[in-house]
Amino acid sequence: MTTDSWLFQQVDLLIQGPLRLLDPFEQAIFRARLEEHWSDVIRPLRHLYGQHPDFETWLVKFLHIIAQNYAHRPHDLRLLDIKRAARPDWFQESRMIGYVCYTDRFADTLTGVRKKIPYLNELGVTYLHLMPLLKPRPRPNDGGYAVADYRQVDPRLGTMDDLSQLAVELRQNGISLCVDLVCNHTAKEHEWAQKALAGDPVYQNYYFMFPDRTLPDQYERTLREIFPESAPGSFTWYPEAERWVWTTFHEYQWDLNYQNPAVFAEMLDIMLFLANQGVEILRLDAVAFMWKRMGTDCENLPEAHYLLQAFRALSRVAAPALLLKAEAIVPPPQLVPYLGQGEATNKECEIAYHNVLMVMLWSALAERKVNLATYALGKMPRIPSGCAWVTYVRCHDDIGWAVTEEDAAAVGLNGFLHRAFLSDFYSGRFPHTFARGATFQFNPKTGDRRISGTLASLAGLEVALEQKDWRAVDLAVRRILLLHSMIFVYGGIPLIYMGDELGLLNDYSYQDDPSRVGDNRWMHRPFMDWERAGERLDWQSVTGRIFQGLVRLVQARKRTSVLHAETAVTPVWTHNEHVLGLLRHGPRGRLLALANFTEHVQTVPRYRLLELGFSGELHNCLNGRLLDAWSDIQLEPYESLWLVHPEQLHSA
Ligand code: OTU
Repeated sequence: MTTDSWLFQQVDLLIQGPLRLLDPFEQAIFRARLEEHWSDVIRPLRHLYGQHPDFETWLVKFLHIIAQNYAHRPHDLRLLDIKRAARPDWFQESRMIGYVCYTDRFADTLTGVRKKIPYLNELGVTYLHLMPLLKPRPRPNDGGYAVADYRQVDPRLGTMDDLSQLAVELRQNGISLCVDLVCNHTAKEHEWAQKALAGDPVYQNYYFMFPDRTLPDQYERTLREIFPESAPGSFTWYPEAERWVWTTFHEYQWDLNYQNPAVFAEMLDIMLFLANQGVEILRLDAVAFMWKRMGTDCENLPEAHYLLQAFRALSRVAAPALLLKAEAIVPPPQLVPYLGQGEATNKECEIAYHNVLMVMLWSALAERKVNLATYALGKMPRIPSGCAWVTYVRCHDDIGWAVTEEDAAAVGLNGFLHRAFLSDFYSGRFPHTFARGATFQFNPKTGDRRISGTLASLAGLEVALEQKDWRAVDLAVRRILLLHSMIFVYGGIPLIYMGDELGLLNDYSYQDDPSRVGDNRWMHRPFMDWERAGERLDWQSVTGRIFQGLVRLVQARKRTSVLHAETAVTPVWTHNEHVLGLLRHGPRGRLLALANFTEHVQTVPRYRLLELGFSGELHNCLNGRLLDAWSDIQLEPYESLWLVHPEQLHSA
């Protein structure tokens, strides 16, 4: 079974079936792509479903789904498939700049977003992630991460047609659209869940349902609680169905059972349906949880990776322009495999969130020391050449301190105490902290505390403005720009989180909304302040300083082609524990970023630069200035430098 001749026979059947209306040349393209990707399709699927009695029938079903979606792919997107294949590293280039926002909080509706394209252009955005926008259950719905219908847009935001039109218009403006696909769970209001609740065994098998606590109790022995305060435990009892249902997150979010190939088939079809609407990047939510096995924490299991590899290989046939982005907020050793390793190199997700970098930046800022960041980032394995990180400072979620015991110990810290320090610091409890944030989900069993708060408030702007302390305001602005400088230079697609470009502070109004009050992540999901945005060109204003500073960073990154994601990044010791050094090196050239994580002037000795291969006069890409060839390097409070040899500029 599944020999070459089997495959040829299947393609012939597809040509008589879903592909029959296509031009023979288009049919031939499908055949060629399928043959090209077949080994990548079959390898993960064998691991996942090879033991299934109807494996072959399911394979035929999966092929049918990709053929059907290929047949329905609109012409402009077929053209995009060709363009992307001609320039496969398009998303790795230094011109990539992402922006993330809630449709309603940014511009009310999808049509509203179209009107804001000039604003995005002004910032230099080339990638737009609109937060969950498929039809959710009524609130509370975890900010849209509880989807009731994957084929409809949230009616408050618009229609599927509005989404496709927006995608076209964004693309005409050089912006790729990214949308969430909440693939680990559905809302309990989803049709499948409703049928399961009503007792339909076919749909009960779409989820994990148990008649009593025997298995749930066994599983829970090794499971981690994600929302220990607001949604403790991982199972919920539904008297209607007399079943315990697996609910990793909230009670209303039901985990899908991917051990059932029917679930894989449904999600594949949805994925390609969205790709055919013009979505270029799918943010796959909570992928770490997609496979469960008794006796494990049911996170990051090998099968979760096979699922992603199978999705990728199959989507490469039907919609090759589509990129998959892994959202796995896990510690360093578990994170890198989402970009594909071993035989899956360049065959899993193309992009993944670099939560470790995010955590290390906040850690260095609180501690005013870069030892942990240098060590932990330096230890991370290199990612495959065809992949890129998605780098970010803040997002819609809390900050969880992904610091391992080993990494902490290696730089003389105690992991538990350091994480506790960070939580104290950013919740505002630590004496003389500049930050103002809040604790999210204290877990008394582990002592774990995560953090909520906007970038500006966590970086000190809220306290400084309140105290009318203008020096502190200046430092906060510098911190905001420093963190952005780091995510811009590190490598990958940097994301600007809506409002951070204006320094928006914590929004406490969620406390007046009964459907939000239990979730303080709403504190850092403010409404866009368009009045404030009106001040962005005024250099005297705090807003103007942040916005203009950010735009300058964006422009510097775009000019600096060595920052392509393929250029390796290595943290280097600078002989000053307050200054982070990041060396980018590869065929495109070499760049040394230095960043002062303190409010004092810092010096990096010149001999250290010589050791790193940076001799003579150096050009700072951030301001175009030349540094002389002999003095030690001075960095102003929170200043960063992106240094290259001037010759590199002329050769580029
Ligand atoms: C994601 O986050 C989303 O980003 C959250 O907004 C959702 O609430 C959640 O999924 C459920 O849909 O636990 O605290 O390792 O950490 O997927 C956030 C991954 C989360 C998880 C991450 C999850």
